Amino acid sequence: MIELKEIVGGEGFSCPRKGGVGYQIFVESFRDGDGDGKGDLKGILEALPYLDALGVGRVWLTPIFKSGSYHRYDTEDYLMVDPPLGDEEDLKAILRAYHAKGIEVIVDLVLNHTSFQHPWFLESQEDVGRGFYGPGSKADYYCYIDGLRHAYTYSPVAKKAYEGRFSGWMPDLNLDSPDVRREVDGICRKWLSLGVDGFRLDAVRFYYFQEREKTVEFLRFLRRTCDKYRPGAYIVGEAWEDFPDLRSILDYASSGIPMFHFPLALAREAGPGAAVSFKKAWKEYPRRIVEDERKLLEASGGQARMALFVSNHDTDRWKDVVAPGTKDQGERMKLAMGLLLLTPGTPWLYYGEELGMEGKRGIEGPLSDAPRRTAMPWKDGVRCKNPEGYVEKTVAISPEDAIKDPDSLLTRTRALVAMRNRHDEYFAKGEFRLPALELPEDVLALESVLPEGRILIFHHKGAGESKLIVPPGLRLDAPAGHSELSGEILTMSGYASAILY
Ligand SMILES: [Ca+2]
Repeated sequence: MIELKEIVGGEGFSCPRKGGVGYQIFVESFRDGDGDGKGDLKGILEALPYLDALGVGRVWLTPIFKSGSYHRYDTEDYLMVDPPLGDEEDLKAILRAYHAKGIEVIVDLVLNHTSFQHPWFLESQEDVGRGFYGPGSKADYYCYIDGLRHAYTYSPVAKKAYEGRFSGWMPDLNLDSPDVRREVDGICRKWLSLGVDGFRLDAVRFYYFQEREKTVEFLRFLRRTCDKYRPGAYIVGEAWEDFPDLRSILDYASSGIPMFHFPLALAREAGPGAAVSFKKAWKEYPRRIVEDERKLLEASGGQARMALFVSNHDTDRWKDVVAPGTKDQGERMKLAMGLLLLTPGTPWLYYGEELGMEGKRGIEGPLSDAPRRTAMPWKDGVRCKNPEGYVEKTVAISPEDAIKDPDSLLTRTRALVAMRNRHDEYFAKGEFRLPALELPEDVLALESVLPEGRILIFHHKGAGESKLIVPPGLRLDAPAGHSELSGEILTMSGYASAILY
């Protein structure tokens, strides 16, 4: 029997920091370690050399706890690894191996609702039905009402309706219940004590539907709870508003927990996808990065930094949102990768984005999200089947082939992550600003400042070369052949990103 301390690398489960780029793994589709055609923990362990070479510093596993669905966003037991994925020993093996490479592992935590098959819910309905309240009862674990309203489902057992914002199969937990909060404390204790580095919080917006202050209070409770077992554990939340505005993100961040940056992520805003497609978004992008980051830090008392992304398991993939249909789309995706990765905090890649994987919402129904969650196209015989019987093959180069191609998106991604990691402190702790420089229209710049110095970050949109004058005395860091610095003249090649330091 190996002691926990040995498994996760010593006192305090420390994980040396590799860098700040995050990588989301949709577990069911990533890598199959036992040959049943479905992704699992052994597969994730096998993928470590690939992720290590990619340079990411943090991976997020979509839910791994016992559940009846392929996506596992309806938990049946928060304290148990879902058996088809492996067991706790497999998870410990991942933590040991990933931590040894400086990569943190966070897991998805779905606290808004459980599965309707969770024993809490089965018991709760019975307790309500027989009028058993008070100590020992689970009646108040869920939210019941007399009569029926939108987003509520009638339970013949409870003889009342219960709240289920997503569906009757996913009953919403009553997060006001002291018993539920004790359960949440136990869940955080178990996984953080095991060596898990933090959590991605699902569906934060629905914790207390349309009651943001109460949601913020619950986020504060989570922050405090996690800090008891793992001070400073990385936590990031999903608060996807229909019309994302910064106010909601800032309110949630006041708890000390950053949210994914939906306002900038989606193609219609000034995020990386839009910036490489539209002039206005290109001009807007650096200002938004600087201002949003400053506001986030202010709102959170310096605790929450940006968590930018372009796509995830609930949205269309890059290839369908980053300049789709343009003849230079491949080059624009490389530039978008630079725009995403050279941002403060933790920018998140969704598995396969580095390969240019496709995936667009399908026909309404049980398979509608499956195209966004297709199998990672490994070449070496351990490829998963697509979820839910979805038959279309993933259209993308395999990682094995992409690594050999000096012009692939994967090669660019690796170069960009490595470049970022060489200046990690500036992305983790620096103050982002707009530098006072004269720039050609096709070049944009950001600056990150620390007491000991600064870096300048440049991106160039356009196929040809672009030249600009930069401050004296700086050195160039850029993928080989992409840019040159001669005295105070920086020459950038097409769709290039560079750092001066
Ligand atoms: Ca498997």
